[in-house]
Amino acid sequence: MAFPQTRLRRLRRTAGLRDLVRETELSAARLVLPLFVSSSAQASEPIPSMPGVERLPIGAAVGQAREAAALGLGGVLLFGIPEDKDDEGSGAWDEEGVVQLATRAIKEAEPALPVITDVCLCEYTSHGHCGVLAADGSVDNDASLELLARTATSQARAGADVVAPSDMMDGRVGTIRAELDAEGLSHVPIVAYSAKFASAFYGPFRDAADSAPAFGDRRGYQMDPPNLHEALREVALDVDEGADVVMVKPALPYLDVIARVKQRFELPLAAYHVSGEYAMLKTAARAGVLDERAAALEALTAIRRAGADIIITYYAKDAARWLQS
Ligand code: PB1
Repeated sequence: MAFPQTRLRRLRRTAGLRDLVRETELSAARLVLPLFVSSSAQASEPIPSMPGVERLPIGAAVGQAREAAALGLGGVLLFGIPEDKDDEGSGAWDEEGVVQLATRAIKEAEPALPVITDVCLCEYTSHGHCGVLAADGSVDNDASLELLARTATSQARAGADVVAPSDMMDGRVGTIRAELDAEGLSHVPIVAYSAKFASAFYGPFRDAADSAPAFGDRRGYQMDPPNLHEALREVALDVDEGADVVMVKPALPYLDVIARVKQRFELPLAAYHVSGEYAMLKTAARAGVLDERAAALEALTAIRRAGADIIITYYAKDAARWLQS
């Protein structure tokens, strides 16, 4: 039936009716808060390009985790900022490394809060790439796999509930899965950054983690942004290699990829609302051109509507508070 029998505005007339028929729900439990844990910071250090986000000493990271737990967030995702870096990124698998120490401290303080650890070498290598370099200066895929697996295993031993490889080396999910299983860590799931694009939206993160590549770029291993079908192939391979959760990253510029991945695969799907997406909203809000709460919740709802089950976002705490009020 058409108008006037059909009037879609009938169900928009009141807030109660709109609540009753709302199709997409955002909740704190779906949100994961990234944390930058620094081994050298004596106090929390603001990150200019990411207002409200700080480099945290371990004690402060525990405090953030307590807040996350109190707000009912789905978990925290740890990124390490080590004091020293070297060509192979050995700080990544140091049993007393900053992420390993922070994981132990957070698990002791908040045992029920899922701690996810980012598995990559870029924060730990002197050259800033996500893997070790070959003689010709390219990132050596296969030589990086063992180091990534060693990193994941050391994080799991430190108590990480989940490991999340963000490096984009071919074969790393299968290699990490095999190493975890061989080390008696078969209970530790892998959140694979499966469709991770060589995005222009990572700048603020690289400022925060001091992890920009010293030369070149990440286009030799992160995906080319125009490629949707390749993204589906990447996800399929990670599923075959044993990923427990797959991810699309960034989020808003890739809602089509999120939707197609969710349609095709049965696994839980995460999306990473990255630093540049966060900084854009923060900057626009500070410039007075956007209502921050409305715009941020609309963006996060769009990511959920596209099909993401989990959203990694620097807005996690703010959104949880907004959703409560
Ligand atoms: O918030 C962000 O921008 C996340 C950036 C992301 C972290 N996993 C990568 C950014 C980059 O490519 O430098 C780090 C890659 N390991």
